[in-house]
Amino acid sequence: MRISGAQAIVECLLEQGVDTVFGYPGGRILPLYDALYDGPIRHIRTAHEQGAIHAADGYARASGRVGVCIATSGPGATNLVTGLANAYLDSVPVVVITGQVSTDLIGADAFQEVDTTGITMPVTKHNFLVNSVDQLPAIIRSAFRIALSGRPGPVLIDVPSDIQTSRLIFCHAEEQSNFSTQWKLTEQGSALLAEAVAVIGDAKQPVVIVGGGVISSGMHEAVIRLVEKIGVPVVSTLMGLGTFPAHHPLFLGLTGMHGNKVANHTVHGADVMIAVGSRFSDRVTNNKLKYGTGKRVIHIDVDPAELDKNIASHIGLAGPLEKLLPLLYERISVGNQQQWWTIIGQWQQKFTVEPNIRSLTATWMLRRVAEATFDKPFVFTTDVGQHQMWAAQNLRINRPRSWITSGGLGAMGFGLPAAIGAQVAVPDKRVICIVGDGGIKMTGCELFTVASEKLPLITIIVDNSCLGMVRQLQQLFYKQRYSASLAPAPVNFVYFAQAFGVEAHLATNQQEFEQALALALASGQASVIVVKIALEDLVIPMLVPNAPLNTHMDI
Ligand SMILES: Cc1ncc(C[n+]2csc(CCOP(=O)(O)OP(=O)(O)O)c2C)c(N)n1
Repeated sequence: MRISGAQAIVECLLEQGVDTVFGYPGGRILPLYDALYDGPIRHIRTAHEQGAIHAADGYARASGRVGVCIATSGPGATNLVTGLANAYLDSVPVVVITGQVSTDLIGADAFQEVDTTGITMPVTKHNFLVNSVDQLPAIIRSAFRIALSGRPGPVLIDVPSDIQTSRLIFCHAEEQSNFSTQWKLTEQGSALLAEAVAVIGDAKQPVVIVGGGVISSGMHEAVIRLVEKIGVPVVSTLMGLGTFPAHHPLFLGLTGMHGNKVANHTVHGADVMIAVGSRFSDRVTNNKLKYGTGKRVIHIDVDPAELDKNIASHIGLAGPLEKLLPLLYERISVGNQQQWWTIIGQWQQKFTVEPNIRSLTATWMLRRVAEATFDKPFVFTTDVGQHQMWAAQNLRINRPRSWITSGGLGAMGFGLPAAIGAQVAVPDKRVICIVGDGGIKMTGCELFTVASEKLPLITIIVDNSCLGMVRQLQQLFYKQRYSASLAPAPVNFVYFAQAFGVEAHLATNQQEFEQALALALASGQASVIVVKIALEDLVIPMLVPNAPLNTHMDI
């Protein structure tokens, strides 16, 4: 059939099974908006392009499908950069379509012209500038394949406006195979696998560390099966939360900068570490040079570029987890670990303190949320800061794709728009967003989208009247000189939410929070709960900067 480039984009999106896109219109993308007008694809207009791309990211993380985002040229495209970097660092499959000035104006400093592919090259897995309408379908199909295959990531397609209006003969595509089905274990890989099996078999104090790659590959069940077969303790990175149910007897919890002491001591004391789908970020390793000391590291990852990048591995296995884990499962065994579990048990006794909290703190509040939502279909998103770490420590995430956070970029402003995307992706679940009073000022305008799309998500604003995580670092390392971290003027977030037509409750004590949570859960509509907490509360435990993993700050 003979159709326009814009219509071909819509056809290709439908071909890929896309039912929802997030975006914001403008001059150079209007042909595509016009093509979307009649079509079956749901378009969600956010308040800001950053909101659109974070929403596409949240959609992808909650569903496992590709998130799609559309924006105009110039400022529309530049507003996407943070969201692209965020998806890139957390390996999230997102396809972004931007409008561009017409091909005859490219390079002329035309109105709303920026070099979008140049700007976004370092923060995309791949990007394309389309210069012929005939290439458009093939490029869109490649973009989806690249976004999803191997290590997932964001792909951007920049489409000049005249390409959107030009016509082409369009044919639907046949199915294409992906990286995973093509992958085969090489001879060298086979030898490495045998070596890994031998090293694990000899281990006296093994530990498994799971990262975000396990969630994005959907291989959580294979990892659980493997770990249960050998009965080895497991810890998780921030991105890996949800791989193991929080209450699983082999699961010791979060490791890293604000991980729990038992998990961190176990990593430190291990003689063999099996890392699955983790890139060993500096928040996980603290001091890179001391992290691997005294242990054999077996690193399993889909991306060969990750092996030996941050931590030198003794055995690096690169390939899709769905292929590698079953091969390992068939052969793996482990020696007697009774003594190791006795040591871990001693750490558990020493470090696990159940606090009796009588005031409204973030820790208490998040534990209440965890209790109220336990075993129910909830998805949590967070923004970035102290509340994010408290949430990671206390929400007790039980399922994959139910914990959505900005891990690699640590982008404030992510939480609310990501929650919007997640709520759209999984309407049969309820999304709860945990955000600080700083982050909500960045993208709180997306309550507009929450209201306009009638999304039932619950936003909990943890209001400590300061940029808490910055204040914490200034308290600990900058002699309590609170430069630019304290809020000079209070904001009434209840009024703020109400201005968008969203129901809001204020909680200044435990009882008020209980009531607010009960109302929000019962209402089935969007609501905001503003939780006032003390400004002085710190996120603990915390590793001593640059120290080994058994060295926590005395705070
Ligand atoms: C876009 C962006 N700007 C700055 C930072 C640095 N930063 C990290 S945490 C933080 C404070 C966050 O404050 P708030 O949203 O109130 O959350 P809290 O730490 O108080 O829970 C800041 C400024 C960041 N991560 N992202």
